[in-house]
Amino acid sequence: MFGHSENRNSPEPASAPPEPTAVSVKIVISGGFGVGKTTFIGAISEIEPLSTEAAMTEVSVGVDDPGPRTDKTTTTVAMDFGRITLDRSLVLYVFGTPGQERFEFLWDDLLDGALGGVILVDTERIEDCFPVLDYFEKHDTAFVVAVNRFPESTRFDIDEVREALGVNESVHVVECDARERESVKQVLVALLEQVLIHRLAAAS
Ligand SMILES: Nc1nc2c(ncn2[C@@H]2O[C@H](COP(=O)(O)OP(=O)(O)O)[C@@H](O)[C@H]2O)c(=O)[nH]1
Ligand SMILES: [Mg+2]
Repeated sequence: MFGHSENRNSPEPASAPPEPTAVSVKIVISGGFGVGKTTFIGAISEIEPLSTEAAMTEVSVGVDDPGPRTDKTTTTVAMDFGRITLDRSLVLYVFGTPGQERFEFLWDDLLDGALGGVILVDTERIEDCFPVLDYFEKHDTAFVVAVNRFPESTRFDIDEVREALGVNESVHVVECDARERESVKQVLVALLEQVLIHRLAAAS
């Protein structure tokens, strides 16, 4: 996965290796089918993201509805994986996981030890994120909601999105363009802030 390694004990990537003492944390990107999870991780990962996109077959017709994004011909059958070195001492490992309820069996493992998660939302199909939103709330996982702006989707104010999702004021709801590295970075910063808020609240 990491290609050439000079040190057998710590697999090293081809570029910008983290320090051996680097702290690594895990975060999860989830949300409905076709909402931009693979794009989001691809925009920010410093390693070629490992993706388990598989060609959509007739089997998935009517199960994975690509909705208005009809050019979508692949679906993530398991997950995406990427890495971001924030500074050389802090490394984020990013896992993308499908938000459909039938993948719930993956979420326990992916969220085990995770700092928190990003729930990506397309305002045209907001209900697609409900299963994973319920899951995060039930497991008291810190999360932010990122509205991925598709030009053809109806625009809603952030407050309307918040209300539709039923998430309270303490949860960051932000907009993003999953294709833009800077925008994705802002979402991750919002998540790190959210994790801090969550932990402080839990400690008090
Ligand atoms: N306009 C627009 N298109 C996007 C954006 N993010 C993803 N897409 C497109 O939407 C489709 C689905 O994205 P993908 O990352 O595969 O979704 P996933 O199923 O959640 O992994 C792809 O064709 C992307 O190119 C975005 O922010 N804006
Ligand atoms: Mg995908």
